[in-house]
Amino acid sequence: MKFNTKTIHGGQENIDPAYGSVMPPIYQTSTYSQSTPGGHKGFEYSRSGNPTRSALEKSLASIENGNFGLAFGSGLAAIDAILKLFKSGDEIISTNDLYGGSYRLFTRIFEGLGIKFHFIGMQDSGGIEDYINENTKLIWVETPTNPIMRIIDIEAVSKIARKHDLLLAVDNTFATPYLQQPLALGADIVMHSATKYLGGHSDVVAGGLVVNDKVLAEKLYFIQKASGAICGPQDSFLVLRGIKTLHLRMQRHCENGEAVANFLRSNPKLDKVYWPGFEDHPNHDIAKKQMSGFGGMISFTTKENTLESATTIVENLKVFTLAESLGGVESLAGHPASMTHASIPKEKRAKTGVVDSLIRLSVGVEDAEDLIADLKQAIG
Ligand code: P1T
Repeated sequence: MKFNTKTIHGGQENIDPAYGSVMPPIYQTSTYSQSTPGGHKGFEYSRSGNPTRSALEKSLASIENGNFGLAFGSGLAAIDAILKLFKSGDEIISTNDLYGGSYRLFTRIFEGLGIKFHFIGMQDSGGIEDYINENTKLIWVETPTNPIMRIIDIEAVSKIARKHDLLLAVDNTFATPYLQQPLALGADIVMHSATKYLGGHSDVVAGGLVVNDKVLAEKLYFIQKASGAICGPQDSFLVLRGIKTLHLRMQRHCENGEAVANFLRSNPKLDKVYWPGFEDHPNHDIAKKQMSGFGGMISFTTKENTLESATTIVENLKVFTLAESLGGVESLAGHPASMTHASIPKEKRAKTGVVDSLIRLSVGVEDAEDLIADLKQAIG
């Protein structure tokens, strides 16, 4: 089955044996009757399993080309489950440019529990080995990175992970499996904030994991069940519905992203424009190698390079909405330094490029001409 067919049918065979409904019913139930203790029809209690969630989990596994999918109540709940694989004394190497909430979870929760994190630039994967020692257990990669759109070579990092017997997890939220399939490139775990492109309509908060290895899947399933941060049936339904149009939306996100990126680059009031599709993007070759398109996420700074200049632009926007999040059909603009990345200390933020004049765009699927006209009037 090819990707565009998988988004609609992947893992959805015989989804409703009772009535043949084309979409899975929303099993809004906490529990399931048993004829005798243990005599159930595959589900006992909705924390450990729910048919609607199970339909989503099979879809996630299918679109990421993996064997096992798990759906969580948020992207961070999915990351939290991965981190619970480890114990005090273990070390994790992470990209230094990453979603502020992931950084906050790593440093404010798991560092306190004794896990040590190294945040490093991974565009040159050769530097990673300097941080590996006998306690290292996981390499955490976000690519493209949030919000500077750096691209990390997943295949190269996976070779290092394999050589040292480490797990490699890739946050595939920005690219989605439409553009990039980390398991095929050697990753062990793919993670999603399904809140974003997978859901696609800014109406649900959810997360997902996909793995190939059965033992790893069983460990993660145990954590999901034991900790309980599951995706509810209604939310599972919404993400599943979103996935069915993922390929159509991503195609338009990529087209609009390219048009908007080129416009921004031609605007004399702007300085840097970060988008991996530019031929002179420092990691463009890797992007071309491991992605089938460059997506609709773009960040830029103003020539004036002040907080005020960025604030004026985001306040002037009319079609773009100033809001956290990304990946929905509607275009959003964000100010990472004060919004999504405020939990990263200012000096650390600035070092990776998240300066006060940085604006991040999630380019939606509207008419590109309207988006460009909106940016033009807002930038002035
Ligand atoms: O918001 P949640 O579903 O818990 O997902 C967290 C998350 C994880 N990984 C990446 C790359 C993300 O971008 C996010 C959430 N990000 C935003 C809310 C944002 O505006 O960047």
